[in-house]
Amino acid sequence: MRIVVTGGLGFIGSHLVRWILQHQPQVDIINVDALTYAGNLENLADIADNPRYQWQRISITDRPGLEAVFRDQGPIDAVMHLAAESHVDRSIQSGVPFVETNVLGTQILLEVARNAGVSRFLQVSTDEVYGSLGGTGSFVEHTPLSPNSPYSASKAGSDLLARAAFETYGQDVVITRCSNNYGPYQFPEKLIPLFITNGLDGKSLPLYGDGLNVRDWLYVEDHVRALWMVLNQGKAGEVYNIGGNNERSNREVAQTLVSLMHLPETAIVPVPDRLGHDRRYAIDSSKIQETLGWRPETPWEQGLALTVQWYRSRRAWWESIKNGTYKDYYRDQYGTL
Ligand code: NAD
Ligand code: TDX
Repeated sequence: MRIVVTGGLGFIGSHLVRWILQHQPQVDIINVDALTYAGNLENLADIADNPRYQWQRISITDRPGLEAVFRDQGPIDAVMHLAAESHVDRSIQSGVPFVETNVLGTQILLEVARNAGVSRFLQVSTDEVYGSLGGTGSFVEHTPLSPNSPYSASKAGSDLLARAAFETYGQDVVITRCSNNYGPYQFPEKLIPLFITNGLDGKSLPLYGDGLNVRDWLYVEDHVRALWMVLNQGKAGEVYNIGGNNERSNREVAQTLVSLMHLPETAIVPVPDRLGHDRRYAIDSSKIQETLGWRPETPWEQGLALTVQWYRSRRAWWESIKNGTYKDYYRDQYGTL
């Protein structure tokens, strides 16, 4: 079986590629990744020479580039589509790259995959497309889409294009919507790795607003297992929610992290709130649990301790990102970025 994974040099994509190579010996992977600021060859340095793996530096907005991959490396059995602009705060600065990659790029990828006769297309999406919850309730698969940030609006757009491909052409598409992931190799602009790396550097932990916004946290490997299950057993045209059943306020996350890192509580510093900050996300994942038998397996305390330990031991990885030298090896090798 040959699959195209998009965004394999990012956080979740790199875990997915590594997990498939380890657990699915019959699968070869072509990783289509443009190596934006969020991609990092270091994330897959340990498997880069695996004969079952190759990386193609192509943007999903580059139709001829994609067509060449599907023609020259084919036949491709499935696409697992993770490539995206993924950070809400960046989308508040400018939504344009989000529309280009998440909306336009997804549409081009859907078309190229369909024309190449790919049997299944997995659209990896997010709980943020459902909008924000009050104090109670949780998102189910038929909760109306109500995205609030340019990021989540662009992801909702890509979900609707995937749905339209199924409805119009009968293209075999499945959509997953997952809650907040955490774990090793997460880019240190996101809450948990930002707070850990700031804490390890003796810097403050900037908590937005009153710190009472709630997210439902899932360890990244649990997400990856769910993606594989949905790719192989999910029903065409359907949506599967994935979540950790693990709601925490940002203040609680910050307090747990300062305690794990033996820092004073004064390290947590309130800062002005994010514009349009969604108050609460919570995912009801009964459908994937009941129909496919998936469960989150990594307890929060264990996953978070593992994550702090990973960032402690991989200082060179995140320091080179924070000081901007992380792409130097690539520049040296290829002369361009
Ligand atoms: P990330 O930002 O860490 O990685 C994104 C990857 O996509 C990078 O390697 C980047 O180089 C690549 N990329 C960006 N634009 C591209 C383009 N035009 N063409 C080809 N490659 C491109 O993202 P992540 O956190 O790993 O998220 C992966 C996917 O999962 C995204 O679709 C995101 O919306 C979704 N998701 C993320 C979370 C989360 O908590 N991180 C939760 C639910 C869903
Ligand atoms: O410095 C910070 N301080 C802070 O209080 C940062 C970066 C974040 N926050 C808050 C904002 C959110 O309430 O922490 C929470 C988590 O923030 P992010 O890590 O930016 O994640 P979020 O906005 O919830 O979106 C994430 O989950 C869903 C991913 O970035 C998305 O790609 C995914 O779709």
